[in-house]
Amino acid sequence: MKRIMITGALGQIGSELTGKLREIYGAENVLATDIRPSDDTSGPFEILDVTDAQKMHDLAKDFGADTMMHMAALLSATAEEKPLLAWNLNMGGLVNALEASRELGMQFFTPSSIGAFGPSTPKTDTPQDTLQRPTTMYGVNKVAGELLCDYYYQKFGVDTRGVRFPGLVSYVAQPGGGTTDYAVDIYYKALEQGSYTSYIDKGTYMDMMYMPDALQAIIDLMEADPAKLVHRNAFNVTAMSFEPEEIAASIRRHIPDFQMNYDVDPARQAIADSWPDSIDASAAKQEWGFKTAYDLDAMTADMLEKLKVKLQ
Ligand code: AKB
Repeated sequence: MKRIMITGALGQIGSELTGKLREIYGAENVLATDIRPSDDTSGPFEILDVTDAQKMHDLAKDFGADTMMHMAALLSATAEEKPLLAWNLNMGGLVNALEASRELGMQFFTPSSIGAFGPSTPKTDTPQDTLQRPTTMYGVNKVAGELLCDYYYQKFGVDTRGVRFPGLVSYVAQPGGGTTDYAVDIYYKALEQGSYTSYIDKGTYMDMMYMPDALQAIIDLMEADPAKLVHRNAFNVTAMSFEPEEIAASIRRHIPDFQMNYDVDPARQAIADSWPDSIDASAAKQEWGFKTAYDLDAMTADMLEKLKVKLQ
């Protein structure tokens, strides 16, 4: 049985990942940690600032963790507003989590992102191995992080694994500080107000994935036979690519008079413009059987159904 420690457990991915891992591996085997206190009593929880290397090491050791899932990070838009904080938190947290994994012999997972690509990367069907010269602090962190994870595997034999997530959509926790967040906000506003004002311009394609598929991808990659992994880290994964008009059209199939307006935020639009329109996930499919269950319309139907209950 695994003993898993999660950082950033109250974040967008962490808050659902914790529950899913507790279902599979047993609540007592999953230690959730975050910088904020939690009111979730479903299993062990500890306060952790990921820049505190000693505390991270001690918590993992005392828990007897054999797996580290490092999710704590600032997202792209916030990182652009606070670049130095992003460097210190995103890189400092990552190197601390890798060091704890090296010292304690833990398997390791951390997400990279489509943000690891930049304007000179091929824009459509972006290959697994390609040019990566991102122009955002978040992207710089992600590329450096991908390389650092490869380094810890090659140099120290740490079993590091990871994916490049696209925008993740979920009805449980709100993302906060990302560029792709509009694709979550839009469902809330569609139900609450019947309209949405998008800060991302029409015609801007970005990859996206529904949270259940993202969680399954993490579990499948962590369980994958290491002999089959050529890449190990930073696998391109995606379920769909759409632009704002397409998600609006998908919502109109359920809410026919849904109105879409635009008030483009130049900062987040510039980030979106520097990212691919669509990425190629064939390496993940070949090496560990990556698959998804939700396309745009299936995601929209589920989001609206679940959010209707949540917002009541
Ligand atoms: C963001 O928008 O910053 C994230 C991401 C794609 O990494 N959702």
